[in-house]
Amino acid sequence: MGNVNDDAAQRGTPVGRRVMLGVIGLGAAGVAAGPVLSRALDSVLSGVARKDPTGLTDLLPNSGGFRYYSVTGPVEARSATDYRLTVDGLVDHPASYTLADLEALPQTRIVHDVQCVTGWRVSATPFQGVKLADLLAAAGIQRGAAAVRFSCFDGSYSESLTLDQARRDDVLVALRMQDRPVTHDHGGPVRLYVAPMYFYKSAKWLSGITVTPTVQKGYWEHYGYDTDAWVGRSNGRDDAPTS
Ligand SMILES: Nc1nc2c(c(=O)[nH]1)N[C@H]1C(S)=C(S)[C@@H](COP(=O)(O)O)O[C@H]1N2
Ligand SMILES: [Mo]
Repeated sequence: MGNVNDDAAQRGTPVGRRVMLGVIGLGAAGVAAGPVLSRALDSVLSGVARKDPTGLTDLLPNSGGFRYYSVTGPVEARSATDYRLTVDGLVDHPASYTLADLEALPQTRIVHDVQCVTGWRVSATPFQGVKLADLLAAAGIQRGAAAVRFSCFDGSYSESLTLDQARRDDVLVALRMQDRPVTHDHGGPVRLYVAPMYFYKSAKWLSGITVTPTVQKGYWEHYGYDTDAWVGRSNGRDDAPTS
């Protein structure tokens, strides 16, 4: 580990592994202290990041401003042939989609600003894929369903939406990002894209969609982030609207 700092400093990377571990620790405090802490957390993160660039949320090479996030560290890649997306829970027709199955469905392309809750924004990013609404309609939602839970093949991350949010036209099961297949680092082969919300809602390495009776908190929401994560209207933030 001795040279990690030096190497990272030479590459000019912004945020590091130890910083993220620290943030997870601080995030736990956020549960008790509430949303106001998110801002404090952000300034701590950016302050520490400047001093301690070790590499986990490294700027991706040629990323165009995106930062790499994974709460679990390295994630084993899924190829086009071994990838599956399951749809289950309160549905009439549970399903398991291959990548080819998803590619064969009608595709929607959205160009929208990406906004992370830690402040960075990437303007006008194209995402393309299947409307989550279409997969839910095909599954047949049962009585008593009110929400959707997403699971990820990193084994740890999770997210959720209300059914109303999940049925919006700007919520995609994305196969393409920046007009190319979603790369592994960006959560490929398939990630969620929830255009109107902070980017933590856009679960990477998507592997499961479960229709549930109530909203279950996602990974970061256990650390105090909002479940209804509308950009500019949540998490104590006042970011300019995305478009
Ligand atoms: N599975 C998984 N999905 C995730 C995350 C993660 O750590 N694991 N991080 C979230 C956060 S906080 C952000 S900002 C975006 C980052 O996406 P990117 O790595 O493509 O920039 O992914 C979101 N989805
Ligand atoms: Mo984020």
